[in-house]
Amino acid sequence: MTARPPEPDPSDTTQHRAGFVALVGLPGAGKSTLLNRLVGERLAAVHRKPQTTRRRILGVARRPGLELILLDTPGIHRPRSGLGRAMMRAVADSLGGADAALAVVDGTRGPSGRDGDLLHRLERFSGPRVIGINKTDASPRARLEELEAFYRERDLGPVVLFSARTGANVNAPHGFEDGEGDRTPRSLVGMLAERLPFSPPLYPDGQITDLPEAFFASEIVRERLLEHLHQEVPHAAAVRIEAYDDSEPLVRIAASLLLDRDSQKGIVIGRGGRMLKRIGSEARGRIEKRLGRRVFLDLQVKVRQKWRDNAGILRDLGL
Ligand SMILES: Nc1nc2c(ncn2[C@@H]2O[C@H](COP(=O)(O)OP(=O)(O)O)[C@@H](O)[C@H]2O)c(=O)[nH]1
Ligand SMILES: [Mg+2]
Repeated sequence: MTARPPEPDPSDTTQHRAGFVALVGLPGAGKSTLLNRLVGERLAAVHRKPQTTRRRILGVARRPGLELILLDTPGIHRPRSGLGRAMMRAVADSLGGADAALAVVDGTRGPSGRDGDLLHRLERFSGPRVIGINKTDASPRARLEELEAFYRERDLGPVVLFSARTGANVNAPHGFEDGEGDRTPRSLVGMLAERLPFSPPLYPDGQITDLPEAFFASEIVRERLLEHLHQEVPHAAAVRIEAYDDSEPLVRIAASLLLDRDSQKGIVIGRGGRMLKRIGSEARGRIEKRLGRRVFLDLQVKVRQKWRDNAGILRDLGL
């Protein structure tokens, strides 16, 4: 018989759980896609190119009796610049302040040496850990089983299979157990919920992040850069918001595209300015949709050599 516990009563704080969950993993595993799905809003940029996420992005996901405060983090890699080191600090800081860690693993790739860096961080994390194997929609069963066995053997925490893209096994009701015994699959949210402390909600109702709208505008521009530019250019680019004024009905945003080298400038601007115009108009459309308001977006291209090692610029970028 399937036993389904009663829905927790959200007004009863003795039953309510709340806590911080750090999403950690290698680049491209689907951490940001999962954050967006759990929160139900596009907070983090998602792209097939690695190192799309550069800083910690907080998102609050609410379910009956449960507040998951998710900390999306940059993909774990060996840094080669000040930017990379700042990204790895964001991973360490997020784990440092988390009640639980969710390791997101790309289920389409076999275990490799790179998993060692993730394992190392998980081993040093003192709180509860859950291993989430993502992309079940796109990976053959044998590959998923191989990964599952690999992580089970490490014995760091329960292993859950899910798809951030389709939502499969992400959101089943809190505490849901769908069969007999311990080895039956349980949803990712249920697994995380069980590992968080009993606590009233920590964030005011309706608040889903701690980041300002200007940050999301800069990420939308950067996502367009990732989409249209290739090779090293997107990695060598940053978007700095110089001014953000939403006091009038028309929201005015001035942003700089910071590049590493003069030679990249022509590529970003494009023939007759076409590339820059395209990035600007696509980004403006998406920011307008997000805000539900008209937007004026002024985009300037600036070369700041070695900005990735420039502490002042990294600070301006919130890194
Ligand atoms: N097929 C499939 N692709 C996914 C899934 N989750 C993420 N992706 C893709 O994997 C790539 C990296 O995703 P992203 O969320 O940016 O990964 P992150 O670097 O871990 O934040 C993107 O192209 C996503 O669309 C999934 O569940 N299934
Ligand atoms: Mg990401």
